Amino acid sequence: MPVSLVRSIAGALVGCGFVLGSPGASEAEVQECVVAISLHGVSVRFEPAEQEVLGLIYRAEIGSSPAVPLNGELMPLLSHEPFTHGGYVRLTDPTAAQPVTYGFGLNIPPFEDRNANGLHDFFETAMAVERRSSKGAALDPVAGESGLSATWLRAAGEAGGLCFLRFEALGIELAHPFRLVEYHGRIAYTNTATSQFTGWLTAADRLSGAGTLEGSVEVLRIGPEALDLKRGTVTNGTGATLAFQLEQPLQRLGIHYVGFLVFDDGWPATPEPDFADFVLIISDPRDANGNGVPDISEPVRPEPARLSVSARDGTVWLTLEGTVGFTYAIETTSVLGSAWVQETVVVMKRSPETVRLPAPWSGGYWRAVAE
Ligand SMILES: [Ca+2]
Ligand SMILES: [Ca+2]
Repeated sequence: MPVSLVRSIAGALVGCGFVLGSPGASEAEVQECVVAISLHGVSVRFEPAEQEVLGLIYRAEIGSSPAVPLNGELMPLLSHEPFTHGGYVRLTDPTAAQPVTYGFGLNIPPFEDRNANGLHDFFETAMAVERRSSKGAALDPVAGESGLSATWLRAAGEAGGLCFLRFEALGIELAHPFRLVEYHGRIAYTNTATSQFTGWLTAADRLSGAGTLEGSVEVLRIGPEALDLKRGTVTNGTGATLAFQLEQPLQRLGIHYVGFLVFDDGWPATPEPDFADFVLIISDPRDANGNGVPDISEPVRPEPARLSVSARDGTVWLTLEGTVGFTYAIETTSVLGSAWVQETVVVMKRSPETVRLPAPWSGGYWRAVAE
């Protein structure tokens, strides 16, 4: 079990309790629920570094924009790029007339997932980075492309580590302190008999000091294997509004739902959009009905079905609206008051579902009963 989740459970961040619905609204029972979340930035925050060589001081700053001062972001690159990350480096070479800024690409260490939560351990403060190496390339506007190599170190439980960045052409190595941005928190929601619910997200980055996030989130259940979040906003500790959206619905991996969340600008303190890309993990160890599907994917009970019927070319088509993930039995009778007979069973993969009833038929009544 991931360390981050154990910590969340110990802090009583996961739970669910039954309460009665308010009179008049519904007699259905509803559940007040809490699930743990974590947001792991896939940008790395670099601090400037200096190195003395033969009495001369070399200095390097890194950022995702060449604007001075550089914003410190080592940003993720698109998948077709030769390196996982990149940005600009502004190098102060004491033998040159002035600082020079050039682009570079740099891999982070190869993927490993020792705690099996779907997230590269490099981006998890709970997991150590034990002297891992990676390669890159710098595009010096004068000298052309030259090699970069990096050695990464970070202790488990720490957001901060060191990246020893070696510029092959210059023969110098600079020790950049780096930090991960990682928020931990919760989504509290009222579970109802619907495929969509509104939750309240609160999260804080206590290790690297990125602050807090809170706001309303609209969650859509897509069967038992996925969750989607509508585009929305959260507010940080300074009152700035951060708009976000998911790249794809979160996919389930055991008790975790994992996917990419992108902010329009994840660091409003700088004018340019930066620190935008995060991995979102929603973790829910609760499974009240023991079917192997976490409770967050399951409404407290299914909605009553809504049926409509059409017939053409000797075939009856039923359109069934209900709660995704639940099973409805389609029953029929020719005369109201006589026994209902089960015609078929529909597992709702989407709503509405269309059901073709087998011929022959001679008219009658149908109903859908949630199971
Ligand atoms: Ca992991
Ligand atoms: Ca910004």
